[in-house]
Amino acid sequence: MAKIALITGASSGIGEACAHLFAQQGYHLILLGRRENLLEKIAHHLADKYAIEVKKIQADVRDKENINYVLETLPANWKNVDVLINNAGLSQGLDPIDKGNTDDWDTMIDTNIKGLLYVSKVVSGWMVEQKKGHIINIGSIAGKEVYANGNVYCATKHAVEALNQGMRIDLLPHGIKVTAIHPGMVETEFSIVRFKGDESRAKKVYDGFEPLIAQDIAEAIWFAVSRPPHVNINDMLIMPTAQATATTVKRD
Ligand code: NDP
Ligand code: 8X3
Repeated sequence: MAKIALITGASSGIGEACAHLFAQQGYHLILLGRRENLLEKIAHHLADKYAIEVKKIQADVRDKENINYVLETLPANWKNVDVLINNAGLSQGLDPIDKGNTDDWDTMIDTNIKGLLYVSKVVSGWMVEQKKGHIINIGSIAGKEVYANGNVYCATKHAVEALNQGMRIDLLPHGIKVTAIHPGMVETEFSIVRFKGDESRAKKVYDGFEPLIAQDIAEAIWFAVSRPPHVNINDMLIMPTAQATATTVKRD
């Protein structure tokens, strides 16, 4: 059987771009996300175009019981996951700590940290049994730096950075690779989600410079995954040329 990649947050942005690129490379795919209609469209298109098998899992990574259930009830041959891309994540709001919305904080912590952990626990268990596998954790420049009003989102991405290192240590005896990919600004649905549907505010984030696109990050992930067995990329920080730090951007 061809290799299998499980991608969380595969319904848009970086996850969707990874689905396309891994399909092109002949991987079978497990695509997880909440918006079933989008997953369905992507799955149908890729299965058709690349003659691969695609399983959709409509699920919320925050729902621990359901994540365990949907993963553990996959057919045995689908549990031979070679690559897990922990990509599902989001930011909500951009406010100083005293004005932050605590529901937004819960959403970010539950998705970016706890959701990543729930999926990783199950899938790393399969990888330990197989004695092979590669986990890609999508961090951020926000996991390397903290910027004004980014408080809780930055904290969640710093946690991803710590978990990436912890996973690599814990899974070392089992021959499992662990890599973090830390993007700077990528134009996806990210800012629309951060600003809760305010498309004009989201668009302003990318005004006057050329941001990364999701494909740029998918290609970096593929580079990490396609290294020979004795090489692990521990992490990669990838920025638009016009962005030097989280907040230093050269705009026209
Ligand atoms: P998008 O908003 O386009 O994609 C986010 C994906 O995550 C969607 O497929 C969404 O699917 C999924 N998702 C969100 N919440 C959940 C949930 N509770 N359960 C399951 N899936 C969920 O943004 P990006 O592609 O940009 O984001 C992907 C990752 O990249 C995130 O972790 C983000 O933090 C990170 N990142 C993004 C950067 C950027 O500038 N865009 C920079 C650095 C890091 P659905 O809504 O269907 O559930
Ligand atoms: C997303 C990019 O600009 O919020 O992680 O740091 S940013």
